[in-house]
Order: sequence, then C-alpha cells, then structure tokens
Amino acid sequence: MDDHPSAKNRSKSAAQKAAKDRIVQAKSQSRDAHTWAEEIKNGNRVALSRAITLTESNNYEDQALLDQILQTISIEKGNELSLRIGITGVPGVGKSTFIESYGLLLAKLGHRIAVLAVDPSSEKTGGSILGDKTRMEKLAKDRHAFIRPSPTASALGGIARGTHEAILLCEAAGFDRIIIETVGVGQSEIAVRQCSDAFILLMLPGGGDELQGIKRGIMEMADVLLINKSDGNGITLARETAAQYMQALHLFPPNSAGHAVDVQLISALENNGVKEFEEHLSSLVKLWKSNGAFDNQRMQQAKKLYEQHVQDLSLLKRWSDPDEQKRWNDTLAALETKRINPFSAARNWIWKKGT
Ligand SMILES: Nc1nc2c(ncn2[C@@H]2O[C@H](COP(=O)(O)OP(=O)(O)OP(=O)(O)O)[C@@H](O)[C@H]2O)c(=O)[nH]1
Ligand SMILES: [Mg+2]
Repeated sequence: MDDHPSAKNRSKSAAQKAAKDRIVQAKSQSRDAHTWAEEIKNGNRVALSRAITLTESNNYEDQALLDQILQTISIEKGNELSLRIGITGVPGVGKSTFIESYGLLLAKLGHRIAVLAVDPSSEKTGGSILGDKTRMEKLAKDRHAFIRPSPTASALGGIARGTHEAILLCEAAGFDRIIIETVGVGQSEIAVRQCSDAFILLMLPGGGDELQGIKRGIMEMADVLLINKSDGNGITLARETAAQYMQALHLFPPNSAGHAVDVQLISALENNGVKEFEEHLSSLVKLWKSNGAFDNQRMQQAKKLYEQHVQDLSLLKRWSDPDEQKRWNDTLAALETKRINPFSAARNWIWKKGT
C-alpha cells in the first residue's frame, strides 16, 4: 500500500497523488534496474531525475527497484569523492543567488555540481522551486550542473530519507559537489544538517544582537556563517553584524569537528567573497579529513539513517497488512473521540491489543 494512513489533510494527499503520478510516469519510461543504473552512471540526467522521483515512493516494489539501482551503481566511489554542502537561512537572504555564484565558481574549478532544493512548502504552493530555478538561470544552463527540487515530506521518512537517497544517486552520476538548499524553517534545517558534511548559514546584515531562540540553535549547527548582501549601503552594517556574531560565537560550546566557526562577509549578487569562502571551506574539509571528523560524521549520519529507516520500513510493513491498517484506523478514530491516550494507543497497536 502506498498511502500514509494518517495522511488526512487535503494538501498532503494531493501532494502524494502528484508524487504517485510522477513515480508511475518515471517507471513507465524506464527499463529494468540495471539499464536504469547504467544510464545514471553514463550521465543521463533524465534517468537520474526519474530515479530521484522514485525516492518519493512508499511502495515496496518501488523501494526494491530503487534499492537495486543503488546497489547496481555502487555508490561507494562517488561517496568518497563528494562534498555535501547544506545551505540555510531565512527566506530572501540570498541562498539561491549564492548557490548560483558559488556553483559557477565550482564549475570553473572543474567540479560537477548537483543542487537539491528542499522546500516542504512547495507541495502546497507549487511555485517556489520554479522561482528558485529562474534565480539560478546561469547555473541551470551550465553543463556541469544539475538542479532539482528534492523529494519532499510526502515520502515516509520525509526530507531526510528522500534527500539522502537523492544525494547518493547524484554522486553515482558523477557529481562531486552536492549543494542542498533548504528553506529557513526548523524541520528541514535539521534534516539537511543530517545529510551534509558542511552546513552553511546565510545571514543578513543587522539583527546581530537578537541572538536567541531558533537562530542560536541553528548557529550552533553551522560550520561557517556568511553575512550576505554585504554590498552598497549594507557594508558598514554587515561589518558590525559580523563583529557581533564573532563575539557571540566565542560563548558557544566548542565545535566537535575541531575548528573555529568563521564569519565571512559576502555579496552573492556582486560575487564578492565567494572565492574566499571556497578557500576557507576547502581548508576546513582538509582539516576534517585529517582529524577524522569528516568520516566520523558520515558514519554517524549513516547509522542514524539506518535506524530511522528501519523504523519507517517496519511501520510500512505493518501497514501493508489490511488487518493492521484497519486497527490503525480504528485507533485513530478512538484518538479523535479522546477514548484513549496516544501512548496507550501506540502500545496497543504495537502489541496487538484491541483499542
Ligand atoms: N543587494 C543584494 N541583494 C541580494 C544578494 N543576494 C541576493 N539578493 C537579492 O535578494 C533576493 C532574494 O534572493 P534569493 O537568492 O532568491 O534568496 P533565497 O534565500 O534563495 O530565497 P528563498 O528561496 O525564497 O528562501 C533577490 O531579489 C536577490 O536578487 C546580495 O548579495 N546583495
Ligand atoms: Mg531560494
């Protein structure tokens, strides 16, 4: 069965239907897993795109097919060479503009760049990813780059699984710089952090003295802070903001990867500071590779994804049984009428007691 039984609201089921249609189309246009994998390895972007679509499916057969593709392409080599860079920041801070400038620089340096744009809201609005594409117009045309919306929360396991599988597929297709753009809202940021080797936070000039709440939490996850829009009249304010953030960072707990978090000024629009950022990131990666932090983080991420995916698949497996699904729906009904508390409901469902 394909559907998340608890998916009740309309926009979610509409998104699921759209995902299902894409998956059916992807499969109808492709052949067996082996051919599909060969096409991906040979740089066929349509095949890559269709395989990424497949990661949205919760269906057993689709997952088995995806699994065969992943196994056939042998992800290890791409895995070793790649760098996964998560980019976050509030809407309008300039993430897409930055990715375009940075991506073009990476292409010039001989890299192949895949951009995955994670936007949970795009299921509803449908428009924001297209908007992103137009903001990365030059990069989208570059033959070294591949830009795609990432699979979204409609898949069981949500953004983290879909995005991670998409990353593996892109790496297998020979992309060695994977850039993941997220919208600046909680859930997607954490998921993207879990998929990234380096996590970059873009900020605006100003607002340096309100270092509380969510912003602080996200700052703690970041490896580099970039103050974007450090241009025109914004330069003086950007310098002041950078100084405030630098000061605040001294009070943060030490970074487990063994480096100081730097604050850099950039203008994505005018392409200033982007080269300096690349040099800084390269030196960080060198450090992480020499002190073991790079491999350690990937290993921890892999373990976490494994654990999460086992949980998701266990649920899917149970839901595939009509009796179990009926009991699930009965429990939901019981919860709606407050006849049971959520914890007892979960225990009953897992331990097969009646509700
Ligand atoms: N002055 C200035 N404007 C910039 C800079 N970078 C981006 N902008 C502008 O800021 C606006 C938003 O840029 P985007 O790159 O779309 O921002 P974003 O963070 O990707 O936005 P969302 O995807 O909607 O979250 C656009 O009008 C850009 O032209 C910059 O360095 N300086
Ligand atoms: Mg954007």
